[in-house]
Amino acid sequence: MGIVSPGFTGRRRSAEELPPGQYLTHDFPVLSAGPTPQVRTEHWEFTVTTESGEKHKWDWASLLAMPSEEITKDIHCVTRWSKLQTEWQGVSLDALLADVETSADFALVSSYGGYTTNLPLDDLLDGQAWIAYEYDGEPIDPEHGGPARLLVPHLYFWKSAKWVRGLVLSDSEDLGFWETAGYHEYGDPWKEQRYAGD
Ligand SMILES: Nc1nc2c(c(=O)[nH]1)N[C@H]1C(S)=C(S)[C@@H](COP(=O)(O)O)O[C@H]1N2
Ligand SMILES: [Mo]
Repeated sequence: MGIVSPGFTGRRRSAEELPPGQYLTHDFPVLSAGPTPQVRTEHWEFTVTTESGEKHKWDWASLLAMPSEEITKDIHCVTRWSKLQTEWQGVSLDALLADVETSADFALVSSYGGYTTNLPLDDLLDGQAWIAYEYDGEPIDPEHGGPARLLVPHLYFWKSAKWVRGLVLSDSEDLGFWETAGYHEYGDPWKEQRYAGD
């Protein structure tokens, strides 16, 4: 039996609310499979390629001109740290994909620097994913994916590609960097889908 603190009404919640096998961290670890690419906003471009090969492009100014949202979400890294109530600002994939005609089932996300990750297109829609460009009220640090990163907080954080540069939509699922290396193709932290076959 634990001791109950009657006055504890803050937003910080207990470790029991974490997905299985996760621990709480208050700092913000950096996890990068390679060096941090220096991406200048003047050169930044985000490209969506549909299954028919049609391309839709946004530059930095057109991203910033889109309606943005403040997002407060818990994030869960497969290396077992979770961080609660992280605060971001960005543009939803619903907004970005609104005029993109597609019936694709899958997306392969790619980053400046060569990182890739795959997920079902449905997991990018319905208020589940954003291209984020601010963290905690400031431009995202380069090491955390600035100038812009994908944010898909309901899946393990490796799906949230830093330095995001585009999506390729497809009818079949191509695996990304960690998924090819044996990590789970979907990665639901609540089902503890860490590795292929979990
Ligand atoms: N481009 C790119 N995106 C990436 C990664 C990476 O190595 N390269 N690592 C992933 C992993 S494993 C995690 S946990 C998060 C870490 O984000 P952070 O460094 O901001 O904590 O980014 C994900 N996105
Ligand atoms: Mo991770």
